[in-house]
Amino acid sequence: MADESKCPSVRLSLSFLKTVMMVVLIPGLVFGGGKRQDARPNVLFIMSDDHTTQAIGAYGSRLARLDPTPNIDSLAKGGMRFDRVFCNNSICTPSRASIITGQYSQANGVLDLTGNIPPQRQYLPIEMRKAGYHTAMIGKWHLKQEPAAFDYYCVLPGQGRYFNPTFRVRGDRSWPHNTISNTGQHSSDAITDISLKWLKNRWNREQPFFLMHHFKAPHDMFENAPRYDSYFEDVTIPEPANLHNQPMRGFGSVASRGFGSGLAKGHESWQLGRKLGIDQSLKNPQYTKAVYQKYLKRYLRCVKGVDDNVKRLIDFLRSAGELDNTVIIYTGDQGFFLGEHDLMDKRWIYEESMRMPFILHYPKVIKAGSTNDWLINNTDFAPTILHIAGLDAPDQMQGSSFASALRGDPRPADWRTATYYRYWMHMAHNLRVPAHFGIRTERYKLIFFYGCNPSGGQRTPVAWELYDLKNDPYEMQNQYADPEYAEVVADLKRQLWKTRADFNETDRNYPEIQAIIDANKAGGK
Ligand SMILES: [Ca+2]
Repeated sequence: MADESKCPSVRLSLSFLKTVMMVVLIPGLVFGGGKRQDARPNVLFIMSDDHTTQAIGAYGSRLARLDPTPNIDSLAKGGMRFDRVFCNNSICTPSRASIITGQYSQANGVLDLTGNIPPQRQYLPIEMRKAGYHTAMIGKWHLKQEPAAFDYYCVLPGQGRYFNPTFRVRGDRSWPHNTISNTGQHSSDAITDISLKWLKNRWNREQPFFLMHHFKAPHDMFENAPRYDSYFEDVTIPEPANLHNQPMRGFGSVASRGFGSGLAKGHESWQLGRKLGIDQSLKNPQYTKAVYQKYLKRYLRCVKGVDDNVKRLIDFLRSAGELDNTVIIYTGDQGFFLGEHDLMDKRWIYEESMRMPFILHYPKVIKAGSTNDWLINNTDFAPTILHIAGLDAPDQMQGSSFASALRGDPRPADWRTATYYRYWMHMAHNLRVPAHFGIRTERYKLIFFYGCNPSGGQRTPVAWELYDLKNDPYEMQNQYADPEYAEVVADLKRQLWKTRADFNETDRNYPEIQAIIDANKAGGK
C-alpha cells in the first residue's frame, strides 16, 4: 500500500511569480480573473478512451436523437465545439504521446502501443508545473513510464480494469510498485471519485490546477456499471447507412477493401459477433443487425457512465465557485467506428476513426454555442493549453496554439492547410488494418497504403486513395483514378511530401518502406 502523503509539495518559486507577471505582459490573449492571487484559469482536461463524435449528441450524428451525452453537450452549449480536430495516429498510446509532448509520432518516438514517454519528455505537465500550476494526472495514462512530471498521479496500469480497478501512485517503493485498489467500483466512478477527492483535499487553492482526468471507458470490450444494464434495452439503435453490404466497390482500393474487421458475417477477423455471444446460425443481414445492436448498446452504456461522471465534475466546480475560473476541455483519444463501412475499432485514417471530439468550455472568453472549423490536430493541444496558461510552447513542440479561436478570432493566415496522419501497426491484432499515411485538407483526403511493417515482413497490396469530402463526406467513392481529380492529386501529393519533411515524418530510417514509396510515388493503382 502506498503512502500518498509522500507526494512532493509544490513550491511557489521565483519562476512561478515571474510567470504570473508574464500573463499580464503577453499581449493579445489574457485569460483569467479568479479571486486568488494567481488569476490564471484552472484547466480541467477530460479525455475518454475511444469516445467518438458519432456518440456525442452535440455533434449531431444519427445517434444524437438518443440523447447519449446531455452533460457533455451542455459544455458545448455553453462553450465551443470544434469540428475539424484530428489525431495523427489513431490508437491509444501514440495519441496520448502526441498530447503530452505536442509532437508527431516520429519526433516523440511512440509509433505504436509499445512506445513510452519518460518523465523528462512529459513536456506539457513539465511546463505547467514549472509555471506554477498544481498538476495531476488521474485515470488511464498508457504511456508506461512513471508520470513523474505531475505533482500528483493516480493511474491505471496499462488499459486498467473496468471493475475493481487498481491504480499506481507515488509511494515508498519505486514505480510501478505502489498501488491502491478501488474495490466494488466501476472505473469511471472510481476515477471521478479520485479526481473529486484530489480537488477537494489535495489541490493547493493558492495555485490554479491543471488536472488531466482520463476515463478508461468506453474502450472495448465495453463493460458498464450495473445501473446502466437496462439503458436502451427496448430501443433500436439507428444504423449507419453504410453498415450493410460493405465494403462496396467504390469504397477503398485493393489495399483496403475487405481488410479491417467488421460486424457482418464474413468480415469479422476479430470475431466480434462471437465475442458478443451472437447466435452463429444467423445469416446476414440479421447477423450484422444483431451484432450492431449489442455492440452499440454496450458502448453507449459505457458512454452514459462517462457522461454522468462529467456532470459530477461540473457540479463540483460549480459548488466550489470555480466553474467560471476553469477551462474545461472534453475530448477522446481518437475516433472509433460504430459500424460505418462495416468497420469496428479505430486505426484507419477514415473520418470516424481519425476525427476527435473536442469541446472547450470557458464562458469568460467563449461565446456560448460557438463552433470552430480550423484544421487542428492533437499536437496542438499542449501548445494551446500552455497559451491559455500564459506560456509559450517550448521549441520542441511541433503543434500550434489555437487559443485565439476561443475569442472568435479569424483563422491565422499561416494556419495549416493539411493535417498529417500515419498508422504503423500493419495488420496487427486480428484487426487487419494495413499500415498507411496521408493528409487531410479541408476538402480532400489523400491516403497511401504502403502495406508492410517498418522492417518489411508481411506485404499487402500498395495503393493510393482520394476522397472528396465536400461531395462525399462518408468516403464512399475513391476518386484517385478519376482524371478529373488529377490536378487535385498532384497538389495533395506536394502537400503530403512537404508536411512529412516539415515534421520529420519521412521514411529515411525505414528503407523497406522508402523503396515502396519511391516505386509508387507518381502512380499507383
Ligand atoms: Ca483509445
